[in-house]
Amino acid sequence: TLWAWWHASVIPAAREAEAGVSQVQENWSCCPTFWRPFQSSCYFISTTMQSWTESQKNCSIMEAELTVINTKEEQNFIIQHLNKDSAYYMGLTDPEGHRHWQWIDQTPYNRSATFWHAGEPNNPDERCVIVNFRSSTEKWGWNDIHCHLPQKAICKMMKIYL
Ligand SMILES: [Ca+2]
Repeated sequence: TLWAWWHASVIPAAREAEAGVSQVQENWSCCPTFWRPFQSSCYFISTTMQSWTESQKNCSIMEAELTVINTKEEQNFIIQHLNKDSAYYMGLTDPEGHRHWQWIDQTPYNRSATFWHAGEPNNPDERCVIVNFRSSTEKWGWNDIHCHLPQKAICKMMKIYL
């Protein structure tokens, strides 16, 4: 049943609050099995190689979306769970190639909370964004790439509060 699916990874929010990583007031919150909790959201690292559109479709089947990254803390949490040899789609695109970046949940694009690699974004034909690790700089960051390229992906959904 749906309940069993949700119940499997119930995380007591009170324990997170003790650790200083969450400000939620509710007593209990949960993420689906295999999803990782951070603040008020759950994240799923999809290792299926797909285009940006297919990746977003895959997230939406799970009632999620490609991840939005709002803060440095969120970026730091996410990269802990990624493989340095892979690239992962996120929910940021430039649909018209005019460098008008749009988050999939309509969050306003805030330049001061972006984590582009040095020299990126670099090409108006590259309209979808991945996060990956660059060995040349030893840094995690964002890069605009061609949307049809098959890559892994990060899905995000709101936690459920009981
Ligand atoms: Ca690029």
